[in-house]
Amino acid sequence: MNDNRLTAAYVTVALVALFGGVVTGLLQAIEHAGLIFPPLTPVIQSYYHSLSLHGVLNVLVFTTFFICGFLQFIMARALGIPLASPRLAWFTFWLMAGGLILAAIPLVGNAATVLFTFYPPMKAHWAFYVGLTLVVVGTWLVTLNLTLTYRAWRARNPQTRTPLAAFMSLVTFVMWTIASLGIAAEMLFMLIPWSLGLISGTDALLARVLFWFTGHPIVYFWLLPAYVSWYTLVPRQAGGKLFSDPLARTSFILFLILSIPIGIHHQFTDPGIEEGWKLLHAFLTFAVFFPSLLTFFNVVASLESGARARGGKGWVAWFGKLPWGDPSLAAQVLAMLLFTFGGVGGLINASFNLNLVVHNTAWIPGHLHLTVGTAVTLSFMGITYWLVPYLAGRPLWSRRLGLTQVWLWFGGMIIFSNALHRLGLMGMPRRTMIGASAYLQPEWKAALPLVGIGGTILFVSGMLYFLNLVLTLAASRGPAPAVPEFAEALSGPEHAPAILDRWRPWLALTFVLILIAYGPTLVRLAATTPFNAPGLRVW
Ligand code: HAS
Ligand code: CU
Repeated sequence: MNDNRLTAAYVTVALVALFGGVVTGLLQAIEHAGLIFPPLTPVIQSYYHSLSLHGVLNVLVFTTFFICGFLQFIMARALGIPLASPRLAWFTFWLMAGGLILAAIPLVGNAATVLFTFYPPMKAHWAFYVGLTLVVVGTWLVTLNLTLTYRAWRARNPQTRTPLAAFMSLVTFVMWTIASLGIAAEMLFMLIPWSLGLISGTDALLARVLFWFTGHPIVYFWLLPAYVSWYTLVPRQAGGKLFSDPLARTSFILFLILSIPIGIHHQFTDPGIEEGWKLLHAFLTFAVFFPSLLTFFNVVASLESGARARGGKGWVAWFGKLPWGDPSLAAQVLAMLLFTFGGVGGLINASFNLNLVVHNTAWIPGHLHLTVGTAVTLSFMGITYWLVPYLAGRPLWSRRLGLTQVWLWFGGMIIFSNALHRLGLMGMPRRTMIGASAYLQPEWKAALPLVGIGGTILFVSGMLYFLNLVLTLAASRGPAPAVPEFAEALSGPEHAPAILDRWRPWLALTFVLILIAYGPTLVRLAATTPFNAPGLRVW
């Protein structure tokens, strides 16, 4: 019960952030469509202020708070015991909420208009950096609590295989905790002392390397909770079984090992990093493609088992027999479909030479809206279609409205992200108030309105989503729905080799790969960096 309140608290913060993210998203999109950046109100002072709010609220706040709420909930259910320390859990929540408020004050007040990547030498108010750091420290405490819970369970169940959902939740947080060391170092040794005036200069390159050490794996910190749902809940929601439990575990272990040592694929065009290391990160990025391919295979086979159990026939026609009337399932299957294209685009980004064509163009926001903006966000929306009614103790206000919302997101995103991808190939830069640029190309003009139209559809979808949830809380009457049960597996945990349930070998491999991929570059930069760049306020 206590755990439910905790999850409700996290999900509430997450959804408030998402609301702000969706509203600012509309402003970004209609600017691209040629409308003058609208309400230059005291609240949102410029295109870049809006873009900073949009990025931070969506990909840092919404994701992190949702994941902390969702996976703590899943962990306790999967193990069948409450969290080891409810007091630690609540302390962590308030620490994160406090950090969020601290960061939000300069962000909203236009003193941290540095976008979600906060690259120096752009310099934000110190409270922005300190606040975000507290949020990250909070996530470490979540890892601690999950670990304690796992050990309490393990002490009572020495021989049993870790339940799949619990295993996956723990892998997600352990991976993230190692990954976040980069951003922690950037904050503690560079940005915080610099913004407080304790050191006078900074260095763009070292900061970026530390940022992407975390900034790449953070995308799997967002994705893996969606995978937890796709593997352990969706097969059951589809009326079937998980195809293979051992394959699912293998995929998560590969994510643990391969998520981190690939961050330099965001820096192929940065000077000051030797080409050989860039190439290694490119190769390892192709390797991390593989666990997603395993996921593709396993999840589609699981969906197929559900559809066939419901009378589905044929090679492809079974797809129509999925329970499409369930907004939770529809959201997640549509999220998967678009993720296929986001994933393929990821391969293009990762290809050392093709990256030169797409880097810093509108292609990249096209890619990230298919991945974090759909695979993750639409899946999380699908999860809330059962989670919020369950926590609120009443049914979803309208399934039909939910379905409308889900399909609008799918359709709106196809228009929106397709236009951005095409604009990127035409050389249109990203992160630019394009309507005000002096170099607006005539050929861009044909696709730019589509960004506005797609973005507006996404906004409408977002508002219908919030309307449905608010009405669920305010006006819905009836019995609460049950939480979906965890799916059984066609090939269950007993088929998994015991080594898949061990931690030490995989953690050792993780650290070794990180040392190889990052060690030389980080040591060289830390030893030679002069820390002499002054801070800039460019907004
Ligand atoms: Fe990415 C840039 C490479 C995945 C997010 N990425 C970004 C940025 C973000 C982001 C936010 O190598 C911009 C950061 C910034 O602001 O600068 N990305 C990849 C690769 C993958 C990938 C190789 N990205 C993600 C995910 C994200 C995300 C996941 C968020 C959640 N990305 C890059 C690179 C850059 C980059 C470069 C830097 C570019 C630059 O120059 O700046 C892979 O992990 C993708 C693997 C995915 C798949 C798809 C599997 C499909 C599944 C669904 C199956 C089920 C179906 C059901 C279809 C292989 C699992 C349907 C049923 C049927 C019957 C079919
Ligand atoms: Cu990346």
